[in-house]
Amino acid sequence: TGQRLEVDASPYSYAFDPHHTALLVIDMQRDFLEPGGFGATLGNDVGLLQRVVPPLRDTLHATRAAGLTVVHTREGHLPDLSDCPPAKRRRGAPTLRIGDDGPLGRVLIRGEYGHGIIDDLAPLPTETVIDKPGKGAFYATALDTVLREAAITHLIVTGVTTEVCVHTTVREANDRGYDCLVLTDCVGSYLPDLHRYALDMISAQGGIFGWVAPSQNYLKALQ
Ligand code: C5J
Repeated sequence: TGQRLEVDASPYSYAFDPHHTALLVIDMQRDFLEPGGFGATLGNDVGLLQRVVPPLRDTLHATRAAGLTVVHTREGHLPDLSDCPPAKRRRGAPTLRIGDDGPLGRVLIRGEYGHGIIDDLAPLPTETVIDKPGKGAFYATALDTVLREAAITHLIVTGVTTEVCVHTTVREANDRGYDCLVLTDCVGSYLPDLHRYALDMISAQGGIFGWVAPSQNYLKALQ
């Protein structure tokens, strides 16, 4: 029995069946949101991402209450760095490189404190957590299989950062046939201009990668 909910979105209304829709929470890890982590080593003001947390927390709670599937992702690497391309580790002039010891533990390494999801958005034991070595959540992960086995066709996309891991993942999802709605206040970037352009790129050309809407519009549809 199909259910059809509609979100007031751009470039036009986003329709979804909650039984075939998952909330995707991308990389809400200490390494990106707290001082001393990976994001900070690249010279970013991590405070800019904090504004995402309150609306995303409300969205996560409402989504759980409505019974939708929730999937979290974490960017990071194995302790021996065997899944980290040397090019990724060499890139730029960070104060600490991936795998180096920092204030939050080894930078962007699975199992370290900094690699963990922030307490406010901690996954429930029943929720899937996808560990990914790349920016896209589909590359070298079981995400597509997990979603297909759960008969998920629609993704509500949240997390950080808008123009990097969120964008790469939306593009990957779009090519695999998923309909993505990105919640504008539940994604964030260290670079506000790129955040805005990244959202425009998704909904331009009739929704070439998907839809965008503020979380309020999605929450209204869930009620
Ligand atoms: C970045 C991410 N920005 N999660 N990772 O390096 O967007």
